[in-house]
Amino acid sequence: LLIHNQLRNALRNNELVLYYQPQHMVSNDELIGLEALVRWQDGRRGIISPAEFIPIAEETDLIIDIGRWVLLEGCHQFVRWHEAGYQVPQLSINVSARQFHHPAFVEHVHEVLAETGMEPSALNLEITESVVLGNTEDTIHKMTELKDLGISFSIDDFGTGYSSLGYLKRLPVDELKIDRSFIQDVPHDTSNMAIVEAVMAMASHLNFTVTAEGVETRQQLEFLRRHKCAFYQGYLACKPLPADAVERYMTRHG
Ligand code: G
Ligand code: G
Ligand code: MN
Ligand code: NA
Repeated sequence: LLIHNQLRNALRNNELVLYYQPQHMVSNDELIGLEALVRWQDGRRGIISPAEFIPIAEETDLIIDIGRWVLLEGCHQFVRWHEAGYQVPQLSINVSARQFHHPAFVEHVHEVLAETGMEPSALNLEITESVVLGNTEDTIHKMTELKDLGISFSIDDFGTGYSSLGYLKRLPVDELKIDRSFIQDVPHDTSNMAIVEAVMAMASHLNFTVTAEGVETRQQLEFLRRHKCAFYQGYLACKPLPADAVERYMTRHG
């Protein structure tokens, strides 16, 4: 409860910041997107990871306010970058299950698009399998509404959830993000390699693109290239960066 109240104050006092992790083409390393990742910059404790505070925010409707701030701030920043001439095609935003199923979620997205001038086709929303598991009908309904605007969807942390694969073909999903736990130890761990190959085969049949997360080595990238994985992100290319560092990065990769 203490940390929950501190987090609420942090949001109010502008102590949340967005970092951005570059996403690249596997084939030619072209920069194709940025994933926004929130951090809490606390005066005393320094930078706090979302792994520590997002689960706390998700226990209450605080995640609605944080999620709305992330979407607004990310879109504002992305539009400013585009106006300044940086031509990154896509911005990815993480959306929590509780946030997605909130009755005002679609309305919030509309408001943010209107307020920022964000091009909907440049916006990608990352949802986890837990979003689908909670309420499949609401998920399909909202995804369809947002997709009609031009927004695209990724299933984040793919493979770590407990849902059946049957839901995948019912959802208007564009992309799977293979969780980094399956990329680890490629090309040494043969079961992880088999999982990545199976996901690639399924994605190809269902017409999803695939992003591999947590790519740290040249060997992992080579493995992904052999299996026709389209996109990757990870420390091999770049760790998540604050906005000013992203500009220098985009200049180098423009
Ligand atoms: O950036 P980092 O690896 O520390 O992120 C840890 C976790 O926090 C990841 O699972 C990521 O999806 C999640 N996360 C980061 N930013 C956001 C956000 O803005 N909203 C939500 N819901 N989750 C986020
Ligand atoms: O939203 P998602 O669960 O994908 O969050 C990605 C998280 O993974 C971020 O917190 C980011 O800091 C972290 N991350 C990104 N690239 C790498 C990587 O190459 N290796 C490891 N271990 N973590 C990474
Ligand atoms: Mn993500
Ligand atoms: Na992920």
